[in-house]
Amino acid sequence: MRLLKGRLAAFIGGAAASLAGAGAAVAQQAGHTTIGAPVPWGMGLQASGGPIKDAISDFNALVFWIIVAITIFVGLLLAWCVYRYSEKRNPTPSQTSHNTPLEIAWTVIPVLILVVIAIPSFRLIYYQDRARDADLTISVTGHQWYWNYRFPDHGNFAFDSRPIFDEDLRPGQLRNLEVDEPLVIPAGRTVRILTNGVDVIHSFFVPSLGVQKYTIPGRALETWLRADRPGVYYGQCNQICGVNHWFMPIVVRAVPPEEFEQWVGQARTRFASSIPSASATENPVALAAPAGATTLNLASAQR
Ligand SMILES: [Cu+2]
Repeated sequence: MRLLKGRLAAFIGGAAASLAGAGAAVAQQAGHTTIGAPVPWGMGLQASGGPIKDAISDFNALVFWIIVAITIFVGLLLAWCVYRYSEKRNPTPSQTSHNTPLEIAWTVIPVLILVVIAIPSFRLIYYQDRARDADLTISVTGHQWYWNYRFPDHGNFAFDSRPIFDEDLRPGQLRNLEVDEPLVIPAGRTVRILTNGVDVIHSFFVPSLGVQKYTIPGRALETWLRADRPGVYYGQCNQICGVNHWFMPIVVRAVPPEEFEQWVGQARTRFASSIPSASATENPVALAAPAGATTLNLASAQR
């Protein structure tokens, strides 16, 4: 009973937090600030880490309150009809079958509600669509089953990102969400993301940054993200892409710009073997290909 009460309190607390649009799930973990991660009994959307998610949360709140208002209105109307027009209180029913003003009203009002939803909805779609004045570009490639991240305007190095298995987790790490090589980005900078796939369709999904984009073989898609503050943002491939679909968690580590430059300097050395030769750089097909020596097939290497 106590457990049930505790869960109920957590449920109500979670609901209240999500209603307030602030599922603030900021936790201090393993020496870094986790901003975007699932939390026990989490309700509603994850806490926002950047401007796109802010816009998504605002839009979600607008639609939520419209739904609440409609539900209350229809519920009250139904209760009133059941009460007022029961057989006892209304023994001889009216034979009315048409009422033109009422019919116009119940057509026009829903149309207006849909327009009120559609305008910010289209605005949000176009806001997410493309980076204006991106500070850097990262190419994200989905593989069965790992991610590859390439930094074309920072020396064109690339690396793979693979999951950490349960037995290798360190205390405080999140099961099924940690990776060996996180994607590092500069906080406060606009990052253009180009996605493509090499085998099947995957999807690059980081909920707290408001990003979800398919990675489709033979096609480059564009989106963008920005983390307003340093922190760790978790995501996953959210397109069922085969038997080892879970092998594709995403960790985005946003760091201060100076730290990012340092990381780039080290990464160019560490991942030097991934940098294509000059002739390959001029060939966009080679850029989209797997990152040579750092790439191995996880399906055959593990389990
Ligand atoms: Cu996938």
